[in-house]
Amino acid sequence: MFKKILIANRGEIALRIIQACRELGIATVAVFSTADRDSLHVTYADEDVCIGPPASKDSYLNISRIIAAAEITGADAIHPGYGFLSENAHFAEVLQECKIGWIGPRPEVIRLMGDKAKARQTAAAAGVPVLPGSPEPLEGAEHARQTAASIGYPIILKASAGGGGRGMRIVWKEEEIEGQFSTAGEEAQRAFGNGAIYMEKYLVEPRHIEFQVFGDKYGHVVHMGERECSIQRRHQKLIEESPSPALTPALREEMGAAAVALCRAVGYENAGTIEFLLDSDGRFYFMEMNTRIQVEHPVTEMVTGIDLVKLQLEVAMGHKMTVPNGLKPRGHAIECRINAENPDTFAPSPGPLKTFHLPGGPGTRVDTHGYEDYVIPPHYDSLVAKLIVHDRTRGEAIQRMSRALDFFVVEGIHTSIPLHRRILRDDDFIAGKLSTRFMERFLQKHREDGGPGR
Ligand code: MV4
Repeated sequence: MFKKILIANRGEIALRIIQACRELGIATVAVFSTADRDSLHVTYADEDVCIGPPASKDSYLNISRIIAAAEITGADAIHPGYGFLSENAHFAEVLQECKIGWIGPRPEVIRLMGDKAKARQTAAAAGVPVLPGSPEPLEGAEHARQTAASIGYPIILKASAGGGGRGMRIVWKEEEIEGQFSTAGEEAQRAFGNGAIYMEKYLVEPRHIEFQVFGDKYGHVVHMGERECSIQRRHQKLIEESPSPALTPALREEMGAAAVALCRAVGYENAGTIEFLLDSDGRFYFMEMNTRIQVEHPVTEMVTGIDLVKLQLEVAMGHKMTVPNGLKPRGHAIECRINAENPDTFAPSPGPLKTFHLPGGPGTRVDTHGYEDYVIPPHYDSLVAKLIVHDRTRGEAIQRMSRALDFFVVEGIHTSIPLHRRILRDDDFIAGKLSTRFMERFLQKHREDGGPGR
């Protein structure tokens, strides 16, 4: 049993974890940088420890300071949230050596899935469909050229150490392959300290669909359905929903079974996400596995009724999971990420929340660390709130989200609220015609009539 856990994170997810701990009777320790003294996660935690200056590398990414905070406060375990150290296998290993618990999968599994080329091979070996490509990282420009010739263009080059869209290059014709391969390798070496590059056939306009998975310490693995995450800009998701308008119950079962097969193959424990691309013919392909709780986990919570963060804590304490596999989604949930940014230019907009009125009412949830007069610091990501709605049908959920966005009042900074209101009125969005190019097309459409925020 955990008596006390430390939360190695900030913002809304730190608060979300504190809520779950309180319901389970677990005491909490917040860590914070000097930029976050006035943050709600510090206010609500039972104890708090300042771990350094604003820069993440000196605070939320500083392993020795976080471990020192855990030892001083006598925390039994650490919850890493998302981002920061959540997928750092070395951190999870060091905690093992220090006899501090880790609320997440085993370090070996984090490391395996962090190597995107190995993750792809592991998926293929578990019988999960992958796109045609190079099983091993490419050995040189000539190997890249030959592999691309056999797959056919367009192809995509991906950094083995990348992920989440970082370090990717699309190549449309043979003339470009050798140059692009060299540049991709140099960039990956600089960005990740690892220049390994692998190749896949490039799907031009797929959907991004991910499955929530969960495992306990006794080999019980389940999937909890999907999230449609196609609405993104520069690999930052803007809107997520569950269920996906593109899945039939049969396809959900097939994709869910593939996700579970991969988890079984690696002995997966705790919360995870399997990302797939889905093409217009209903074929799906493994992309990546994320070995953490995700920003968009609330849409799954709304359609399954499961508290995923509570479940993370329970399975980490050795509870047996009693969740049935492949729960049928109940109703429809949508999440809009409310960012502190200019809705037309997407420039960050940190600063004081002069007015901060949250929407409420049936099926309406707001996960936020914001409050009136809170000042959003400029040092971290721009997420101020997640607005999540649940209703019986997708159409009703869209109506409910539009109403909730209208009743969400933020003054003092720019936010993405006006952009969301616009997307929710878009014909393609309403029709469920989504793809990874949705935002590109949407912004193009609305450039003519004075910017997406209007
Ligand atoms: C792809 C792809 C198409 N074909 N791989 C982006 C995030 C990372 N998880 C994988 N990603 C993609 N991989 C193949 N073989 C399309 C994406 C992709 C994407 C690409 C360009 C611009 C926006 C995108 C949004 C989601 C996914």
